[in-house]
Amino acid sequence: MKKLIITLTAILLLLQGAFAQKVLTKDERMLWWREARFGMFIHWGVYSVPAGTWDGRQIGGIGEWIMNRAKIPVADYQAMAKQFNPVKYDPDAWVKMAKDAGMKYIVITSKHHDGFALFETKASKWNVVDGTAYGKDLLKPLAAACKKYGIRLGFYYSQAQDWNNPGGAASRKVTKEGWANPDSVIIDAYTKEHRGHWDPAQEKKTFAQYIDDVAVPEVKELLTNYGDVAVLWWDTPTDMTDEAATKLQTLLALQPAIITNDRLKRPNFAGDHKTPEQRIPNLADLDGTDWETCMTMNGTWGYKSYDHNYKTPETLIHNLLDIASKGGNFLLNVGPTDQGEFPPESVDILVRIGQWMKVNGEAVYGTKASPWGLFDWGRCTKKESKNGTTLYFSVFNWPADGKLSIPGLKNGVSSATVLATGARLRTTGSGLGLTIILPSKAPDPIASVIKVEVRGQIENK
Ligand code: FHN
Repeated sequence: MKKLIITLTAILLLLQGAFAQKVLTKDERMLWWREARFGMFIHWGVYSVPAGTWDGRQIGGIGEWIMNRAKIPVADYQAMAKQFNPVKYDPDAWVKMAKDAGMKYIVITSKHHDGFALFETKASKWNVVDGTAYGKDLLKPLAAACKKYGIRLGFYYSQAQDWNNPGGAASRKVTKEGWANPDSVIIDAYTKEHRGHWDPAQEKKTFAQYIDDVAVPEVKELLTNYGDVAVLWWDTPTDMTDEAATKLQTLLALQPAIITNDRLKRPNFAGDHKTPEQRIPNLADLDGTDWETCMTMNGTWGYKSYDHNYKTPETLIHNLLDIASKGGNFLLNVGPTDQGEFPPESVDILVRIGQWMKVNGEAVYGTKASPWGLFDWGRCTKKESKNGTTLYFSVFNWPADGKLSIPGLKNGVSSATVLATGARLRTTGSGLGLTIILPSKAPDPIASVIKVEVRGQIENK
């Protein structure tokens, strides 16, 4: 008997050892994310049905806020789910478009503030399987496509604001830019008195009940049923308590390598990275914390049929290079239609960015911030190795005199080339810096990358 107990204990210990998961450090978890630099945000839900118009009126502000902005009653909003039938949804094509654009990860709204789950859930009937004619989980095939194309998948989850599941929070403040704007104004006395709600149906439960009945079980499902989840992207911590945040944060152990942002609850739950929204921070604002700028291509996150005010591919590529040169990531949004298609303007932008990235992506992926900050003519990123440093100078404004000067670069130069063509360039050095002699015409109308390999580390960092 004694022998048997000893043998069983030994087997148990062995098994424990084999299955014990190594706790990853933050640097280990952040490794892929810091190299990726570029990802796709997807805002998709029932709000793509009204697409910015309610009761014959075009509702101002961002499209996914239409229920709140127009104070649509719960029953009326939920009736619209019946029309959410994305028969043209092709997750394989979505992921391929992201990949071809040079993006390395996708973050999709598994549930936005309207509380509608794009996935099968037992916690609430307000989900795509139970509430729509479509009737199928939208995230399962997306996870499969991401796996196929080697793209990491993250879930956005509005943990506090939920305008349809009773008890969920509702912001008392609304402006054109949404919750993030500190100059927001309170809309009316009723919403102020009723914790931001406008329909008694929203108040059938307490916030604590909503957290236990909906948010906690749904996040558990998301972290259990979809394979590897790369990112949990919380949003708008309205009404969050430390207790609620702790319950949600504890679930993250289900995905030991997961990365989270700074929007679970403030203060006390800093997450792994900051989330400047619709803006690129100034160098002076950066404090060494990882960060990711999220941005719309037009003026809305969720689809609005009449918003055609798109940024140009040139602006977005320059944004990506500006962000990379400051050491951040760029999460660029697409708002698909209720049919399940990316708006044509978004597709064209993704294609154009992809063409540029295919040739010049080396200047973005796995790079670190510029040692010198910004240049009038463009941006710089760098890679360090044992043998030296590679600098990528992305030139937006081609110098008229054909000379690119880098004041302060005193290292010996091993090579200088045009990244796109491999053409070698002549350089002249002085005690003050380096001058690169450029071809007379810019090889790329958006940004031409000059790759310079130098000996040693950059000294004046
Ligand atoms: O209110 C949301 C908004 O709809 C959108 O999801 C953005 C994306 O970062 N986050 C909130 C505003 O800060």
